[in-house]
Amino acid sequence: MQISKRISGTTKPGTTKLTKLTKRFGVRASFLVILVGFVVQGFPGAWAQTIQPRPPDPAREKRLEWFREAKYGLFIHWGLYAIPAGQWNGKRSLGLGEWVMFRSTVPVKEYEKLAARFNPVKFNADEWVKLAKDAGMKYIVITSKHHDGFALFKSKASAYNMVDATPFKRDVLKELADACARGGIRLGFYYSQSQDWHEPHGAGNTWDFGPDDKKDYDQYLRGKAEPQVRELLTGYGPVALIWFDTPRMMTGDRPHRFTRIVRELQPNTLIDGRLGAEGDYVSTGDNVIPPSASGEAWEVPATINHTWGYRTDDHDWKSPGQIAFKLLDIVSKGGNYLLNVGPTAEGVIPQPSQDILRTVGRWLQVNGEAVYGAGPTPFGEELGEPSARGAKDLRGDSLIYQQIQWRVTTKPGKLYFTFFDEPRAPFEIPRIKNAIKRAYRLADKAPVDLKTENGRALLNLERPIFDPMATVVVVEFEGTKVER
Ligand code: FHN
Repeated sequence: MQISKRISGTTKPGTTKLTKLTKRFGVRASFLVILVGFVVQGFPGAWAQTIQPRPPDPAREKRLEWFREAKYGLFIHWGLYAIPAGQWNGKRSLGLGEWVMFRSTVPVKEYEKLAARFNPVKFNADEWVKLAKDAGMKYIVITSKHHDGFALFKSKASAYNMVDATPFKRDVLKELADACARGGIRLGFYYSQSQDWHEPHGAGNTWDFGPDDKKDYDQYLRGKAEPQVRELLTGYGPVALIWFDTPRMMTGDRPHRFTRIVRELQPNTLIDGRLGAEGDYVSTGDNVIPPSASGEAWEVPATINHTWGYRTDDHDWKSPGQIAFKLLDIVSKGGNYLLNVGPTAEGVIPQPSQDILRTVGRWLQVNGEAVYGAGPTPFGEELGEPSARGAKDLRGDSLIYQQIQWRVTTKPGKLYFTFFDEPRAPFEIPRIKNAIKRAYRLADKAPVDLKTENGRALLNLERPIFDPMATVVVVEFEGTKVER
């Protein structure tokens, strides 16, 4: 069957690696599935698809040091919406699990009742942290308050929170913060600053409260959102980042008021790219991997199936091979991968998510040197090429015919070639002026046959390929930076 080559926002018909990965890791992938993905998920927001360079800022670079090293993080979407899990009153509610209140236009008075049923007795913060670590992830970002307005933490600004409104009565963010501190992993908070469907003056709930342009939006911001961001930055130890989202009505001074709160309370905390004012790094659209590399810091928020918040009916998991490819694709373009899980109402991260993440984590234990702290490709031809006819996708971006055979990341004096398929024999290393010293497999340090013919450096890899998920070959060269 012919399938789309749309793995990261590019399309080309033809049998692809996706099919092979699918065969290897047993996850169904077809054009139909990809199509359903778009229907379920909708097209991503209007965030930058190509990362524009920004003027240098040494203070920002300092804040970003850990982020550039980390590369891979765990996103957690968890809240009341895990109870209906994609259904309302016995009817399937289409779209993202966490959007059930909006999609089924549930009145606040009805939706609020979920809080009395939220009793996630299987929640164990240490287990979540252990999963992130086993997965090779270096930071966690959790929804402290999503668009439904319910806070997962004890809040003086709104009683609609985990401690005051549920039978569970535990501050799960506090428990997670403590577990992260014990486990040595950074923690950041997602906070929906604009949309709050619970509040008469928050954005988004027009079925209870009428049109947004008639609302006293600053009343909501000053009465709930700003105090809650202060609470997050004072009660939970060092906060790695605040992940703002969907910046509606963020005009004038409004986004800057949030920036000032963050800088005043925790100057090292990063701000993502969806505040409505410039953040510390660029956030791409959901699941959107830009076509080319950038020296700017950026991050892709991404789903492991098609929803963020738990849905009982979404079993279309990406395979470990697909996740590994996306991770290397992103890192080779200079970005970070923030990959999501949606725990159940009992507080359990779905087993398929756990298994997939741990499989990639085992690969990273052996091959992580090619990922953590690694710089982007010095080449670019391996990524693909734009449509010769200037074709555009539905967002208006140029269509890229993506190549998926290999990616390369860098460290001083080293190139890490990650092969997702058996390369042509011999594989020609793109031309560089630096002398090449040696080549070896990262996993077991076994030398790889390297020869030079007419100024071309050639690698001979054994067949079948050493690791069917991905095989990394390190090429060491003279000097620290590639000269072309
Ligand atoms: O509307 C949200 C969505 O529920 C989810 O939180 C994603 C994650 O990036 N952000 C928004 C849509 O882009």
